[in-house]
Amino acid sequence: MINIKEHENLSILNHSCAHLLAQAVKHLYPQAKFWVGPVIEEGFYYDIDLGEEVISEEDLPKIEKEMKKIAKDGKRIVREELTKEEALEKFKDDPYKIDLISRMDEENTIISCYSQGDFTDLCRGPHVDTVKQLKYFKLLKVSGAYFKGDAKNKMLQRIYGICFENEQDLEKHLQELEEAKERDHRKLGKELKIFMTHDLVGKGMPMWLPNGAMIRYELEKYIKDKEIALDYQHVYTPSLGSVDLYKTSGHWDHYKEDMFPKMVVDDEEFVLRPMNCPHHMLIYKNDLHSYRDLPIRIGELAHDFRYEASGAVCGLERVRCMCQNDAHIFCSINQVGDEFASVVKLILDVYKDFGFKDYSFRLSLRGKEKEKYFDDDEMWDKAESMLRKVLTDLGLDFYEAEDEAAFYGPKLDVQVKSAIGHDVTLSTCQLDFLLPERFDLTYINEEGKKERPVVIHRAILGTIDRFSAFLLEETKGALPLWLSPVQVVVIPVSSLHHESYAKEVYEKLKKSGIRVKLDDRNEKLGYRLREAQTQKIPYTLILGDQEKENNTVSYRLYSKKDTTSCLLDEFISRVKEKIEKKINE
Ligand code: TSB
Ligand code: ZN
Repeated sequence: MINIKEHENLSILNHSCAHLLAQAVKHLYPQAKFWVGPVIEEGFYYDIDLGEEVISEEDLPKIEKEMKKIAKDGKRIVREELTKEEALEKFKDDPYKIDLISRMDEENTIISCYSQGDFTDLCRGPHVDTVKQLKYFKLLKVSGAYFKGDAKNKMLQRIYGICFENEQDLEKHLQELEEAKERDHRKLGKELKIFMTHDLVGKGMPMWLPNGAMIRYELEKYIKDKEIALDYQHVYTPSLGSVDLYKTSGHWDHYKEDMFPKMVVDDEEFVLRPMNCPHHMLIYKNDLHSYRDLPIRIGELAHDFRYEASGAVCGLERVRCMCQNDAHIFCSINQVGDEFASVVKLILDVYKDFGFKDYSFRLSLRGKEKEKYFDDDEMWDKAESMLRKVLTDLGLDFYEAEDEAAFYGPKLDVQVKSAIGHDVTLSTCQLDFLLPERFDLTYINEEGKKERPVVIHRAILGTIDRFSAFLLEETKGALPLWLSPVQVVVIPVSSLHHESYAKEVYEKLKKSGIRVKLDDRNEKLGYRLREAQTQKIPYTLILGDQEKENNTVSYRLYSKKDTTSCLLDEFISRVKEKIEKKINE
């Protein structure tokens, strides 16, 4: 989907359209006061204070109509330059603009504002010459947005829109948006009965329904088997830890804002864990280790809890209660390169299995707000340069981002885009010199002396939650055969004549380990066939007289129209092979 900010002409157009929106809102809601209206990747928005009035999506056509009217009128857009003093005077009745102007510190700043007809707004510009140029736009949605993004402040109303240079571009974009909506894992999750949420459980805490649980079972098995083949050892540890555990690790000082508050039980204090590293550090420490034992790879499908802002939680993509596909690799400093390389290889291998192609590698570094990160410049410099070398040696194409590191070290993140345009991390591989220090981890080196191991934190699927969200969106819900909660649906043409054969086929498939459903409801054939399609079941078996007589089956693949026939046994071995080898049609 287009990124408006990457195109200068479209940025100007969209910014001008934000002013047009504000002008129309002012005509319809004279009490309106305006905060900011920037261009974003997805178009533009304007944050508006409408006093007591709340607008909804139903009001958008009315506002659009007014925008069209103003645009048709064709007023010129005129720039005016003011001193700070003049600007303060001009906007003296507008507390939002006064707030903005007051923050422009330099004495001799020239402040610009733009006028079109009866509307003037403070703005750096540039803009198009006349509102006539704003023809092909659409208002997309409205949502609440706290003033300055702070939940303690007043809630403003944010109206989003987008503007193009011609009709075709706008139409194409609106169609893409429509498709993205169809692909949204929250919509698919509901339709395919994969997960649900409930206010009584809480925000960001989805519940996995039987279909989702089956997908999850397969994903967990898939990744565990891969890891076991690579000499990972899996463990189970509790989802809570004492506050002291997290004080030792440094989470208490550097990660507290992302954690649920502590709870007191008898004379102990606990937290729901946000990460599993501290538990795994203690497992490493439970034994004495020699250099010959390294690397030691401790893995766990582990539940974690994070306080994500309520406005940020999103289906399975961003949750407050998650299951990480986590592992911590304990190795010597000389093994870091090889271990990192094998993690990257595993990531690529997994992405290939799922057919993911659209992703990028991000080297996530420490930011300027040093208190967010563990304070040891030397350690950070060492970790960053080492990680950069590993990535360069691997020949990996990556970009760098500041202020995205973990508090304990820099990381390599694999970034993907969700259907609705969120940029999120799926896999991650992180280098850490800190936790081995905090937990005083050692191994005995070749000379019989104690040495510190290095820790690599890594999550290949990221969390089962986010991975499933992405997988649903990538496949549009048509999951690969081996992951499908129901792999085959058996449909007798007539419940009267073919039911016994259908039952026989159903039992045989079930016995062979295929996940099968029998749809012998007293509904029309067409209805049951359509439902098999909406449920995106890979194979639909249609059994009538011929099939019954010859002990054959006729089947249709999801989204295909043609029907193939073969012997029942042949069908079973074909499907089983495809499931085992994880072959997709
Ligand atoms: C890899 N300690 C490391 C671990 O050893 C760690 O916790 N890293 S993390 O913070 O980056 O989280 C690992 C992965 O969890 C991320 O790459 C991301 O894919 C996933 N994740 C993080 N937060 C959420 C969330 N709120 N909802 C769903 N998945 C999440
Ligand atoms: Zn970790």
